[in-house]
Amino acid sequence: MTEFFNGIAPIAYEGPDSPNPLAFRHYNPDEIVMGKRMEDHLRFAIAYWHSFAWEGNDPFGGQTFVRPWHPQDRMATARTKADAAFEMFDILGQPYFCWHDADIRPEGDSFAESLKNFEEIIAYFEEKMSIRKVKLLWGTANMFSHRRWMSGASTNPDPDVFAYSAATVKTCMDATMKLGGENYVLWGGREGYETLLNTDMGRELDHMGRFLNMVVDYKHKIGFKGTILVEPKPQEPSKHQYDHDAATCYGFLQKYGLESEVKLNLEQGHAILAGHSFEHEIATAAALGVLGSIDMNRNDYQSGWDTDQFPNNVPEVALAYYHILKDGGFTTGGTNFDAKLRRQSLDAEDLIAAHVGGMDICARGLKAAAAMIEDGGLEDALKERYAGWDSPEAQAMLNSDFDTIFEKVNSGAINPAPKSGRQEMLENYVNRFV
Ligand SMILES: [Mn+2]
Repeated sequence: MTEFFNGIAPIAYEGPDSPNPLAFRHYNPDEIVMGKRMEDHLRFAIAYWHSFAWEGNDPFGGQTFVRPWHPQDRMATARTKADAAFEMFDILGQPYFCWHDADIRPEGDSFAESLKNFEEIIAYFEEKMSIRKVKLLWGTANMFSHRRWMSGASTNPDPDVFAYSAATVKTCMDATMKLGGENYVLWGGREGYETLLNTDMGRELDHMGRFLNMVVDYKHKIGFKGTILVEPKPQEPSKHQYDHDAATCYGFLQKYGLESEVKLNLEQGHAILAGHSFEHEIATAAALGVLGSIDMNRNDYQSGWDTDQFPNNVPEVALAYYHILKDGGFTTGGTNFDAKLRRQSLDAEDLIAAHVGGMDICARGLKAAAAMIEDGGLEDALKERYAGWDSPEAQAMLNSDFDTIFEKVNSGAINPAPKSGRQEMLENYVNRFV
C-alpha cells in the first residue's frame, strides 16, 4: 500500500440527494439502462498518463504536483506509481484503464533497456490485474515526447525513426495482447508538419499508410482480437496533423485500404480543436461505419488549445451518447477519461473527485440519451422528415438517370413544396431530457 490515497474508501452509489463529495449520485454500475448494466454501456477507463505521469506542467511553468512516485526516471518509483494507480482503480471501481509505454516505465539508455523496463512493469501489471476486475481498454505508444520523435514517427523524414517507431509499436501491441487489451490505439502526436517548406506531404502520407498496414498485418500475425483505433486530432503539438478529424481519417483509411480494419477513437477536445462538436465527430464516424471508442474530456471554448478538462456538460455528453446508442453502443470500445486535473488541484482527493464527477456526468448523459431513444421523438421526426423517400417512385429515382428525372420534372409532375425543419421544436424536445 502507498500512503497516497490513505483513508479514501471505495466510492459507493448514494443517489442524487447525497451531499457526500466522494459518492456517486448518478453512476450506479448495476442499474439497467435499455436492457444493459450501466457499467457495460459506459465501459469507463482511466488514463494512466494524465492521472499518474503528468506532473502539472504547462507551457509557462513546471511541476506543481508532488507525488510519492517522483522522480519518474527509475524502476522503483515506476512500481510505486503502479501501486498508486491500482489503488485508485480499487477506489473508483471503473472496469478499465489505458496507458502509453512511456507513462508506465522509465526510458532506458537504449531501445533494449527501455523494453526491459517496460516488460518488467507489464509483468507487475499482470500480477495486479490477476486479483482485480480492472482490465485494459487499450494500450498505445508515446511517439511524441522524446526528442527522437520531434519530426514525427511513421512520417519522419529519417527512415531510422520509422524503424524505431515500428519496433516500438510492435512491443506495445505485444504488451496490450499480453494484458488482454480490447483495443490498440494509434495517435499521431507529431504525424503532421510544422511547415510545408520542409515537408513532402505525399511521401509522408504514403509512409503513414504503409505503417498502419504493418500494424494491421502484425495484429493478424499475432492473433490479436482487439480493434485497431486511430485518434483524430487537427493540430497541437504539430501545426497540422494528418489525422485531422473523423472525415479526414476515413478518407485516409480508404486510400490505404484500411477502412474495414481500423476504427476511430474520438475525443471531445480534439473535436473542438477541429472546429466541430463531439456530437458531429461521433455522428460522422457512425455514418461511415468506423465508430470505435471515445476519449471523454472537455476543452475550454475560449483558450484555443487542448485543455483536457473533466467533462461537466450534461447536454453535450447526452447527445454524444445518443449517437453512440443509436449506433448500437460500444463493442470493444469504451469511455476513456483522457482528462487531467487543473494544475492547482494538488491533492489525492482532487484526483478522485474529478473522476467521480466525470463518471456521474456520463451516467446522466447516458440516461438522458437512453430516455430519448426509448421515447423515440427524434427518430420519429427523422422518419417524418425523410418520409418522401419511402415511396417506390423516390427509390426508383435513385436507380434512374438525369434524362429520365428531367422528363418528369419538366412535364410538371414534380414541384417541391418546402417544409419546416422544426429545429427549435427539436431543441426544446432534447431539453426535456437533459
Ligand atoms: Mn485522447
